[in-house]
Amino acid sequence: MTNNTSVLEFIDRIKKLVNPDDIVWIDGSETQLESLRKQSCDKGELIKLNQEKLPGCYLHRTKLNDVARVEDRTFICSETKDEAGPTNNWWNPKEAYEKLFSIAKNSYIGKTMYIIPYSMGPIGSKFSKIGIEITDSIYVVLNMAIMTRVGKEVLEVLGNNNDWVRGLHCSCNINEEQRYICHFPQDNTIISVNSGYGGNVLLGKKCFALRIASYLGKKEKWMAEHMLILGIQNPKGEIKYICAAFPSACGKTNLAMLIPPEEYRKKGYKVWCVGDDIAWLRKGKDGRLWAINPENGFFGVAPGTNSRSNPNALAATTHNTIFTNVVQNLDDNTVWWEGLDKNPPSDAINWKGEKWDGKNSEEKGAHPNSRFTSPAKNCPCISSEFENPNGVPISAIIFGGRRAQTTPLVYEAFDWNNGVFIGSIMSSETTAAAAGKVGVLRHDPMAMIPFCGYDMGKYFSHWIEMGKELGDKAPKIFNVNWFRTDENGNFIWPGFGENLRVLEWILKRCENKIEARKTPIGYLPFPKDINLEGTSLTLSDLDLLLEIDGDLWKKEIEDIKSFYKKFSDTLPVELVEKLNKISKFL
Ligand code: GTP
Ligand code: SPV
Ligand code: MN
Repeated sequence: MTNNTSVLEFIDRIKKLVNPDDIVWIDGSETQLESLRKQSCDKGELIKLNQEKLPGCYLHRTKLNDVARVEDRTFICSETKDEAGPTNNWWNPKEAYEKLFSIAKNSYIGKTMYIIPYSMGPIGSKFSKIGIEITDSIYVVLNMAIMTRVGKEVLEVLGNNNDWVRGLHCSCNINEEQRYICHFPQDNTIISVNSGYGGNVLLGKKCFALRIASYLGKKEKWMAEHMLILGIQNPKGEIKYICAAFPSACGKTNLAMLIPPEEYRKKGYKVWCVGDDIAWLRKGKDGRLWAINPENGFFGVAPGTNSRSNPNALAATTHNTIFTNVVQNLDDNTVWWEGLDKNPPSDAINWKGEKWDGKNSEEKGAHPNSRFTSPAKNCPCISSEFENPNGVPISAIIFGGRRAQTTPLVYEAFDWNNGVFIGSIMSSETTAAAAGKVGVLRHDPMAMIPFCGYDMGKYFSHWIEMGKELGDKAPKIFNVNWFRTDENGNFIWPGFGENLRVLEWILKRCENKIEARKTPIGYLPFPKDINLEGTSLTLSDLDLLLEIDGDLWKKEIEDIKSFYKKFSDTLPVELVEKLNKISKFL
């Protein structure tokens, strides 16, 4: 399919290493993908679902030990440990290659080697980057064909260029003790062994579009962020775009596809989804910050997705979708997950592949990190700018996490550097998106702690540099928290579509239309300025949601101080200054 010498050399080298029976280039054609779906069903790797109710849809179950990203087995293999920084696992590249090659050696015997040329971003856009993933898994091929732009055209755009990201995935025997997800930023290379799960093996996603891309972004003066991108259309028909960084399973897909509350719909508000997980941002010719979504599909959390919380996502999953680790309803060969509706099937198979009676079982049927892989074009609210090679101009950047206490519903940074500070002090409760304990509060600056491909202190400096580049055209920065709870542990804020009420305040602030209250942590809304019309919330609920508890914040500051200590000399002075200032006022 190509004469590119660097590509051919790489493939030849890997072929000798893994020793496949066969080689198949993925050309992106529907005929080829359909034949792969058939083969995958024959092998029992995919289950074809009810094609009348769910046309083009399939179910896959991973191994029980392979259901989420594995952060403790994810490595940045830069030349020195310092380059990986204090928040990443580092592995000496020489040793890492040796170990990985010994695991990969001969691991394709009896198997086919699939070569997937893919583009992150619209093919040929100046924002976009090319990768080639080699895999032995048809499931990976089919998911990559949804999540990225795959096929011949990508190689045509690449020509004889050497600037592309090498990816090798070996399923091996999914042995968790030999599982490694390794990144070699200096070599543009990713190697993943012994997993078959999403973020560990769809190498275009977290591995390339965040870990490798964040490293490239620093070098080339752009940014790769764990952010959704959405457009808000007001009744006059004007559309403003916003980016938001929330940690895994903290509401990006939901916010990206939100349906405005009825009163807003009646007035003519609309929301358009550009992306739900990753944004690549660059300064445009006009000096503003522009964003593209490098992905071509959604790898969304299934549990909790329903016709009330996220009808757009649900609509996206009704055709040409691959479900992973959800319940199979044997009644009509469809799918189910917790929070889909109140009617779990009795005659069903759970994510583990066991018989499961949803009406009488204590155990969950779908894995909490079960997912759907759907093409972006399936989403009813996909933005008309989704394929725009120049992306969309960003008016506001939002950070947010899952915080039962301390962080108010929304506040605004005093300026860009204060916004970078707010991003750097983000903490959030852990979720099922990564292996390990759920609900533990941890620091997750910019929602990038698992995804920054280099020293996070230098990453903060890069943010500050970008702010200088953008000057007074920089977007305003905000922080939100949809997850504050009352004394009974219930969420106070209704969330989901209602979040538009907060976005409206944010946009008004961007347009200098309303005043705000200055506090030590930033500008907070006057409660009257958050529109509650049509909700059952009262102004005193808002008081609670916007409360800044001095004692909790003092504790927070102490905690940030010890987090900052990790960074020794790479932490920018600008952030230390902001921390000192806030400590004085609290
Ligand atoms: P990744 O794909 O892992 O990056 O996750 P994500 O950030 O896209 O999270 P997603 O939108 O899939 O939401 C994850 C969970 O948070 C789901 O269980 C949602 O129901 C829940 N959630 C999302 N938005 C809200 C909200 O506004 N309020 C509340 N209470 N829960 C929410
Ligand atoms: C996340 O965990 O942030 C995801 C899912 O979006 S994964 O692709 O597994 O990283
Ligand atoms: Mn994510």
